[in-house]
Amino acid sequence: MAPKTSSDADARRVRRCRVCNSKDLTLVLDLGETPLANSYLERPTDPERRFPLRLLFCNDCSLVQLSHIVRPDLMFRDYAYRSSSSATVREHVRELAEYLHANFLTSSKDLVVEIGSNDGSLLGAFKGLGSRVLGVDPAKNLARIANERGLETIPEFFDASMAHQIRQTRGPARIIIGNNVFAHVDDLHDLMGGVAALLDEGGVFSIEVPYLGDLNQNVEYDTVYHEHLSYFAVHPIETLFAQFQMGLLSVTRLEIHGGTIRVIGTKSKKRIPRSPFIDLERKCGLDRLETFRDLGYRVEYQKSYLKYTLDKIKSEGRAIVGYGAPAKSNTLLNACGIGTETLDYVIDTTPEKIGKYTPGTHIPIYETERFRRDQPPYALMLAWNYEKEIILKERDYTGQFIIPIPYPRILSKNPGQ
Ligand code: DWN
Ligand code: ZN
Repeated sequence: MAPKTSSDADARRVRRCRVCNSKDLTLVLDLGETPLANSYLERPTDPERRFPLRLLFCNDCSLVQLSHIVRPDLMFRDYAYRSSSSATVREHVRELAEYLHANFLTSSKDLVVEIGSNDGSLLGAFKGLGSRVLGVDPAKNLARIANERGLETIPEFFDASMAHQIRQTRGPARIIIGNNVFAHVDDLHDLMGGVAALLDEGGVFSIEVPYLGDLNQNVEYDTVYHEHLSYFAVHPIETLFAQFQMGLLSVTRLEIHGGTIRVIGTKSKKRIPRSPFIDLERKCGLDRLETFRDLGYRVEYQKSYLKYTLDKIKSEGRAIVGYGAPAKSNTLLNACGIGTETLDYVIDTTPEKIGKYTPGTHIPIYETERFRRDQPPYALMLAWNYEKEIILKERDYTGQFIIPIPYPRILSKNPGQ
């Protein structure tokens, strides 16, 4: 039975660019109609919503963005992803807190506000350094965890009116952070208006977003899903910040999540010189339509190469399981049509995912112990962005990992030894 496409009331079609308001948008990638990436099923027969998963290129400001915006309350009110689900992210947030605390906080009275604070991992690191913190996250399940840990978190979406309320009740923020949330927001002008209103003079707004340069270079099409509305290069971010009299103090490329940029901006009356990234991006073609047309062809090649690799292993009668059930894996599995005919099961460390089924492909999710007991001959590393951490963690694994991105490669046995 053809999967039901959800009604228009659940998903708004994009007609204008969210950064520059242009109508000159071109379709560059179509990944079909897929379920929401973090909507794990209690039972494989549970009804599922599917939405178009397509990327558009803005011919005016070069922002790459989704063609359909799913209602945020369907995606973010009860959220399966926890920032603390990997040692890599826990270490990352500790380092970020130390860096921002050392370079931008002047006293323990300074307020640090995090938009999209998840389970409070980053807030906890700041609090450990003696800062005053406040989290904002609409996921009630995660806000509860953070509040129980003594990290005050407002369980709502951040917007300009909330920003004014926070400033009235708690004063201005010295640091505002938006990690892995800036790409998730539709009305970026409202968010930036709130940031500009809440930010103290001399304060900074630090965001981390998946980097379009890495997505393009490493064919990371699995990082395209309905939570990620925008796919940022630096240029559209600089364009947006400038609309709110903010300039970019620094842009840093990071390895985490398959390639991320950390952009730190501040309010500035005088003009801050353009980021050197802009020229680099022009050289890499991140401001040109044909770059993303070409990406579409490379995605199709990558998908068929992965299917061929897995089908060949299955034809030899060998078992394959999935390692990790990240949101991104649901784009990869659904776009490639990989289900229980290929993967016996998937394992994950996240309590909210264990015992459930993957959206759209209905593969059972078990705890990691099952993988260690079974020692399957092959494991498709769906959480490929943690390759180092996983190889080290699974150095007793006797089978072989298959790394799907950027192109399928099969690791030798016991690579961790
Ligand atoms: O932007 C987002 C990124 C930052 O995090 C959110 N939209 C949602 C989420 O995306 P994701 O689910 O693709 O993130 P991760 O961190 O790549 O997910 C890794 C998954 O793998 C988690 O469910 C935990 C799991 N895992 C595991 O089972 N064993 C991870 C490691 C390292 C492991 O050893
Ligand atoms: Zn635009």
